[in-house]
Order: sequence, then C-alpha cells, then structure tokens
Amino acid sequence: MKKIIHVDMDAFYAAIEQHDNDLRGKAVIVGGIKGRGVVSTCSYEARKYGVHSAMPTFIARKKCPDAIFMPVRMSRYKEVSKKVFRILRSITTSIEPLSIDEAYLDVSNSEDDPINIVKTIKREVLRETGLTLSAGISYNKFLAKVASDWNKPNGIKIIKEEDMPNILFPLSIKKVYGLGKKSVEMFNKFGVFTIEDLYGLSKEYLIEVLGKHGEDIYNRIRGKDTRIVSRTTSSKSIGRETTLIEDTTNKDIFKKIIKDYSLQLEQSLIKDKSHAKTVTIKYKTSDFNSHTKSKTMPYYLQNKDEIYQIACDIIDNIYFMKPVRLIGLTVSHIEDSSVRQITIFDLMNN
Ligand code: TTP
Ligand code: MG
Repeated sequence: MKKIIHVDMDAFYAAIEQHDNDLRGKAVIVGGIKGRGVVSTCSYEARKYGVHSAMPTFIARKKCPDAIFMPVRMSRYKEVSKKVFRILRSITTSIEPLSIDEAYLDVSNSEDDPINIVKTIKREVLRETGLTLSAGISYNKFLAKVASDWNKPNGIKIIKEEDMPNILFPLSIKKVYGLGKKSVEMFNKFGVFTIEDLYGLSKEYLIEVLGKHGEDIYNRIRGKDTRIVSRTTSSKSIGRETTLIEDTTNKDIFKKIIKDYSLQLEQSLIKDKSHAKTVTIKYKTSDFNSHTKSKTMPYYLQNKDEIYQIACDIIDNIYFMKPVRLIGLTVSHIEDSSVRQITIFDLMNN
C-alpha cells in the first residue's frame, strides 16, 4: 500500500499578507482592487462572512465591509512558494507540484511514519515562512487530497482503507477529482448531490454519461486511484490571464495580449527546462461565465511563435457571443524537455 501526502497552504496569498503586514486575526482580502476585479483569496476570518476566491470585489465588500483589501504581490508569493517547495524537496524527490501552494508527496519508501513526516513539514514551513498548511495522508492521491481539505486550516487528517467508503459518503460530489462543474450541475439536476448518491450509480451508467472517464470516477469514490505521483503530469500547467480594462469582442485586442503571454510562457518553459503539448484560451464573458477552448498538438511546444499561432487559431474559431472581460493563455501537458520527446521535426521526417 502506498503512502501519499497532499499538502496545501492555508489561505496562501492572504496568509502571506497577514504575516508581512502584521494583520494576523484580521479579515484580509487579496486581489480585485483595480477596476471590477475579483477576489484571489481571503483569510479565514473573511471566509466567515461568505467571501471566497473568484467572488467579484463589489460583492466581497458588501459581505465584509470591514475587510482589509490588499493588492496581489505575485513575486512575493512565488518567493514564499519556493521556500515551501525547498522544504518539501528535502523530504522526498517524489513530489508533484499542483500549483503555487499545493503538492503531492509519495513517501512509500520512507521508514518514517507519514504523520511524523507531516509534523516535520509543518514545523519547518512555519519556522521558515511563518505560515501554516493542511495535510492529508492516505494510500492514494484522491483520498490524500480529500484528507488535506478535511479540517483546514492547519489540519492533519488520515484516511485509512478501513474508513472507506463511509468517510466519503456525506461529501459533496464537487470534491470528486475529475468531475467538472458541468458534470456536477448535471448530476445535481438528477438529484445526485453527495458521494453516497453517486455510489448508487452503476459503472455502466457513469460511463454512459461521462464517457471513458466514468470508470475512473466509479473507481475513485471506491478508494481506487492508481495515478502515480510524478514530476510531470497533465495536471501541471502554466498560464497568464488578465481582466480587460473594458469588455470587448475585438479579437485583435485578445491577440495582442496573447502575443505577450506567449513570450512569457516561452520564458517560463525554458527556465523550467520543459515543453508543453496543449494550448488553452480561457475567457470570461461580461455575465461572469468562464469558457475554455484547447488544442492539443501531437508534438511538444516551447517556441513563442508556435504557441502564439495555435492560440490565434483557437481565437479565430471562437464566436464571442458576449463581450469578454477576462482573457488568458495556458499551456499544459508539460513534460521535462531534457528527456527526448517527439518533436515536430520527427513527425515531418517520418
Ligand atoms: P487555494 O489553495 O485554492 O486557496 P488558498 O490557499 O487561498 O486557501 P485554502 O487552500 O486554505 O482553501 O489557492 C492558492 C492560491 O491561489 C490562493 O491563495 C490565491 C490563488 N488563487 C487565485 O488567485 N484565484 C482563485 O480563484 C483561487 C482558487 C486561488
Ligand atoms: Mg491553499
């Protein structure tokens, strides 16, 4: 049986602002200061008022008028993230970063009890950054992630095989990794809200409504998840996005922004010694609905012009029915480029 740990920093950006500005215990909201922005995250004190990530600022202000609003200081958050990841890497090399503040660790080969490992991580992170995190321990990735979310902030939770499946039953199906927003809405319409409700559906039925992926979901909620912890997974992505000064459907404006982002992504990929297969355009329309359109190539990309060209193709194929308020570019399916991969040249020579 594997030993997997999932760690996730608590209210990451907001906790850093609280720490750096002596705002501990205060309702702090990060982001959304300029124009009509949205909240990046907020401290647990602000969450009590119902504020959450991605909430439009004007609503957050109404819900928590006394909150202290802080601008996003990305370079500072990256600096803290680096410190956290340095500590995690000192524990094991089998580590998969999921985002700026989140990672899986596979500690199956360690003699140490995973609880002690988690305690060490928490102590070191607190000592070096002054911040807390929550950790989940289990025998696969899905359950470790469910566990880290169990008693945030500053929590530790273990999910053992004998806890299954009952421990999952009361949870919302939103917690099932791999079920997107649209699938959740569809199930809710059918009266399926909890994992217990989902448990009642047959494998065949899930495959029928979700496609091939339905079998993974069927297995996952039964505690079966064979995904390995790896430095390179399709879940890794890098992206940039911006809220526009004015809502528009003008594709030339989008392309100008995307050109700049293509260069930035090329620089990140080079720095990370990696390359990517999938290009995604994300946009939010004036009614706050989010949309994504992706293209996966049969070869790896790193060059800015290639990324830009594919992004433009995607934009050209979108019919923007409503004005756009936010536009973003992401690359994913990232692999280590030091390992030789098939490139466009290999394809052309065959
Ligand atoms: P999360 O780990 O999802 O959130 P969090 O760390 O603020 O809070 P917690 O884990 O305790 O629930 O995201 C990490 C950071 O990513 C978050 O601090 C800010 C940023 N972020 C955004 O900018 N926009 C978003 O919509 C989300 C979800 C996160
Ligand atoms: Mg977090």
